[in-house]
Amino acid sequence: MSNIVLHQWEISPFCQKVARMLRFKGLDFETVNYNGVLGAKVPVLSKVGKVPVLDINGQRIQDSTRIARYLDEAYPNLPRLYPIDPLEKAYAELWEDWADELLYFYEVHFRANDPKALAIATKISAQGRPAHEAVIMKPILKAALNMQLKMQGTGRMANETIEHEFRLHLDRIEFVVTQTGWLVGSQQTIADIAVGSQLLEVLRTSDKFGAEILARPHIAQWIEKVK
Ligand SMILES: N[C@@H](CCC(=O)N[C@@H](CS)C(=O)NCC(=O)O)C(=O)O
Repeated sequence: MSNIVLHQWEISPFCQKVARMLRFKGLDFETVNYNGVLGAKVPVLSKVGKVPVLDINGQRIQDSTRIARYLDEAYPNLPRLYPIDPLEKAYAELWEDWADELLYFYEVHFRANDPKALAIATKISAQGRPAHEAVIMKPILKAALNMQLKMQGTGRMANETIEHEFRLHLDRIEFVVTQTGWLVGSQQTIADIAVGSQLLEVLRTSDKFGAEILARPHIAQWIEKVK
């Protein structure tokens, strides 16, 4: 087994963010999936009880941002996730936090409210469960996602407002990547990986907003590079 193991939930944008970071650094790794019933084992991995969790160099690190910081510290000679320039680094960190803590909830909203996306998420959540349990998973998952959105705040907004705000964010990203092809500075950073991982998940789950993402030509070119 590789000395780098990513414990992941396959459709988690945070787990995909970590997989992209490892590929960006050129590090070989293996994955262990916790889809469906195996999700019950996730709380055992760390106190926080969420994935991604990375086993690396004899350590276990939870949280995609902590993993990103660790990778730059442990492998300073491999391509850097965070720019050296302090201002660029601050911008990259702001983009990363915005993607993880806000953009993510737009993706959750689309996943909960787009029938196709919900069907795919249900199928993955129900892996390994008996058929009769799988049937009742969809409304349970939808209710859980909507509760999460309500607690966070996005779920208290009207659907049209959420969609309008998401389009404004896409316009901002389009404007920024038009400048250098990247979100910060003139090369790929954690900002592109964090924002791209959330948008790639929207692309996978929502036909409607996937098309809107790709209709912005600079985002379309940029996301292909982040993939
Ligand atoms: N801030 C964390 C977020 C991780 C996260 O929310 N992971 C979700 C999967 S998308 C999870 O493990 N959820 C399980 C749970 O909340 O019980 C990170 O960046 O790693």
